[in-house]
Amino acid sequence: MAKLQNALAKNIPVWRDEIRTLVKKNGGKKISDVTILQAYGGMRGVKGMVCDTSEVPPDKGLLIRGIPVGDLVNKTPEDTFYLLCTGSLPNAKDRRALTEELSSRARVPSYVWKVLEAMPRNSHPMCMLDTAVLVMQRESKFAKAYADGMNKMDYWKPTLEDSMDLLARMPAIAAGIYRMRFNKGKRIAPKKGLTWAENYAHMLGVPDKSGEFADCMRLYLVLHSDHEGGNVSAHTCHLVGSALSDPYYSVSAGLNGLAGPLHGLANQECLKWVLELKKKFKGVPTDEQLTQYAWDTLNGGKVIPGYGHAVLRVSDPRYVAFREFGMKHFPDDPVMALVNKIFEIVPGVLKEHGKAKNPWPNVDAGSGALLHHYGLREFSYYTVLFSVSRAMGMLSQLVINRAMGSPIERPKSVTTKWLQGQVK
Ligand code: CMX
Repeated sequence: MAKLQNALAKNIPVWRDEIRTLVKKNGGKKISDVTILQAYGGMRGVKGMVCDTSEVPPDKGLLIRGIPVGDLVNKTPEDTFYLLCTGSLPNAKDRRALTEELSSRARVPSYVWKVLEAMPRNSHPMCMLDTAVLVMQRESKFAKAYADGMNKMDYWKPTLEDSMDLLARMPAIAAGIYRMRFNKGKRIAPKKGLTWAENYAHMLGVPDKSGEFADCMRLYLVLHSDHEGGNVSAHTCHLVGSALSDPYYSVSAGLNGLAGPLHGLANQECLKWVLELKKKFKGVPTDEQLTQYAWDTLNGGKVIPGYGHAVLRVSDPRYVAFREFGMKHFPDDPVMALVNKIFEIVPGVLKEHGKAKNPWPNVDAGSGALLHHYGLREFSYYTVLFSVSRAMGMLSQLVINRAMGSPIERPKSVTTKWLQGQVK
């Protein structure tokens, strides 16, 4: 921890100074206008918040601290978290220190398992994960330090402590949920000497002689880590955190948003759509069959999961990275073949349909094919994997926001009557 904390302690005064100067000199400059359509339309495109961990240019896709996510496909989650927090990749020593720090904090308190075991057997895995995170709130070092009285300038320190504790426990909790919820047998203890991602793969217990599944998990956890500040999970976490609710409250809230089918649950929905397609046509359909299947979905008033995006206007580079991984390791897999075929047909259908502003695949369009290939086929679990990764983005954003003294978020709402009055 000392390494990461020291790197942050060095950067924070510089960042604070940059922001202070920017606001002092240019605080009155306008960066966005808001139309009535945007006010009713989920504030799409309204620039009204700051996130420095990552950005999503519509024509490029995710950049983590300025680095295209496609250039990070060989990195580990430890590299990614360090990069998100500090703005630089760690050296080998700092990366190792972070792995060790995380494993030293990884023990899950026994009451968490008791709470999870008491939940109804058919609880959604995401509800189980949210509950586990929330029930640990009593351990928050931020909440304790705040209650004891703490200088504002130090808020980020116990926030980082909580973030490390929570991040360290996420893989064991998530793997425990998998084994409990899907009757996979006893929980598997973490192994000494493994990285954060390797340990998660190990504790899930998916057979993996070659280590390829663990590598897939490493990639999965890197790719889903962050996606700037305005998406539902990041924004919810930020909003709740802006009231100085601690990281347990904030991340649990963010995960509740990730559990929605238009956001993180789309990966579960996407593989379901693909497998139903496979079943219906007993394999890979013809172009005509797939075109009709896509139209049937649209005409049924449903969305095609895995396609479209609120910000992106190109194929998601995270989709591209998953596809490359799949094509490298199992080019003949039938689900992979379907994912490729869908990519050939669906953008054309969506363009002709004319509604979606982005007809291209997002992160959820391909990830399920990889998990399915390695035998992780309980797709209601997929958003939990997404959550373990996204915790890195939410937590790094919380730490930075606490360090920058971000105020409580409180945009102004207006009434329809007020808007009608404005246009008279
Ligand atoms: N299939 C069918 N219709 C779609 C569509 C899709 N994949 N994507 C967008 N549309 C529709 C919208 O529902 C909307 O219709 P209405 O005008 O009837 O409301 C219209 O096209 C315009 O939407 P948009 O401006 O292009 O997209 P939004 O910013 O409103 O929504 C998203 C973005 C991701 C919710 C939407 O594209 C969608 O529902 N995609 C499918 C679900 C999905 O894959 N979600 C995962 C996104 C990644 C993530 O957050 O994890």
